[in-house]
Amino acid sequence: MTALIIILTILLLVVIIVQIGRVTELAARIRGEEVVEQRNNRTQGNSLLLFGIGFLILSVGSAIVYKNYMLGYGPHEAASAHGSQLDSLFSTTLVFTGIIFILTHIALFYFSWKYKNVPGRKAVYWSHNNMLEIVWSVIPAVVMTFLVIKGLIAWNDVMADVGPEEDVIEIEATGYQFAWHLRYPGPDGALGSKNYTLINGLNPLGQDWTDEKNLDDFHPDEIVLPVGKKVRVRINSRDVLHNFYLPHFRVKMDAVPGIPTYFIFTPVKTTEEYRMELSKYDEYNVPTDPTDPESNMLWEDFNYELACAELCGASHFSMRRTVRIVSEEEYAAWLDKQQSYYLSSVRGTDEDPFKEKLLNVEIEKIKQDLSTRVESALNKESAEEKVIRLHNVNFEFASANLTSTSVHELDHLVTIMNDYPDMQIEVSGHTDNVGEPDVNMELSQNRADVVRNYLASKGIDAGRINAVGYGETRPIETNDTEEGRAQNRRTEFRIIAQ
Ligand SMILES: [Cu+2]
Repeated sequence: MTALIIILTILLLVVIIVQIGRVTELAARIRGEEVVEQRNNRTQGNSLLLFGIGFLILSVGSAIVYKNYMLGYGPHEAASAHGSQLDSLFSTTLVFTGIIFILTHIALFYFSWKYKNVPGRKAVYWSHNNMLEIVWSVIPAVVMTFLVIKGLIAWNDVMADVGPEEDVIEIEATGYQFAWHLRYPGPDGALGSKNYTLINGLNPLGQDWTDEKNLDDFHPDEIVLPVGKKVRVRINSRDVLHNFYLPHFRVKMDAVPGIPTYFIFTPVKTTEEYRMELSKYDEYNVPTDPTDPESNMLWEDFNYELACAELCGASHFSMRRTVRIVSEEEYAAWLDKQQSYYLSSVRGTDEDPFKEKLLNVEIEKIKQDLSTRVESALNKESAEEKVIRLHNVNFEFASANLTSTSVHELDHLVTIMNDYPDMQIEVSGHTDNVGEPDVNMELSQNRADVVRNYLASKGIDAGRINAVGYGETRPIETNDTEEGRAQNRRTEFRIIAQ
């Protein structure tokens, strides 16, 4: 519909121009060509002068009026350490090109007015003027050299990579149609290796799970960074050209499929500080939504953003992500809440190369957990409260053979019993109600014995350990559901002396 209206408007304009041409022609024939042409020249000369004046006033005026909306001016000073260097480069260039812009436009419109065709005036013929040619070659050459050198210095500063020993947070952004996939290194501070052949539904970045550095990497929805810390962003693309653009930090780098790029910057202003800066300007003290009386002011709703600055397809606009710059403490708190992608999405699936094994972090957790529960039981009075379940001690089906992952919790129990030399325990085995009761009784007794023998084999005096099988007589859950039965099949111990 809009397209049709535009086409019709253009057609009508063409018709009007043709008609005006015809009328002028007819008028000229009636009044004589000369007179009409002179009048036309006068009108055009005057109109050009007027247009020139209006154009220059509007150009300079709009730059002044809208200054506070432009990056580099008013509240929009760069929020990164290197940003002001780039801003000063832009400003210097703007001063030189601004002077040339104004002078050449004054000359352009003034000359077209001054030298409009007047009857009897003849053009002057100059073959050349050495002085003029020297002036208009040398001045731009000097200015250009100055700008290029200043630019090169800034480029080398801004694009320098980090040194091997430098303290830097390295994160990764992978562009795809149409979003950014972000990756942080996790507690080890190192991003794991990747291979595009490993990309699948469960592994959007192609992380190699056999590389331990990958196991703690996490994939957040937003970029959160601490203020004042150097950040190196690895930039990748999974399909077409994208561009990693953080306008407020003057960061902009292409994301090229197959060619990893990077950008290094140091945020120097938190989101909150930037908002406070904005709040000082009238332009940002207007409601975000003018129809809502409760609406926040523009400055309150401000967020740094990551955009894609490459027209990469139909939903290009949806590649926006928010960026939050926070204090060191807030950053630490945020990091704490993040979940490793591997542990939350890949662990235990067919993709997991460590499916059958326990990871070091998991073993650490088992130990920590057992210590905590023992500490707490030691402070309790009643017999029930001194019972501690061995969540990670399991047996093969219908047998008294310990599974290979059971040793970690038992080894830690050995450590604890060495720490508390007066501690005596009763190890108990329990089953569900499937099968014959006396078979279950015997099985649970055998399992309890196995645990005691294991602890004894690690140097704990066997006299400190009772081993009892309770069979199916002490369920803690219903035996009617699979979950309940799984709870009832258990090994636990009770502290009987400490
Ligand atoms: Cu894009």
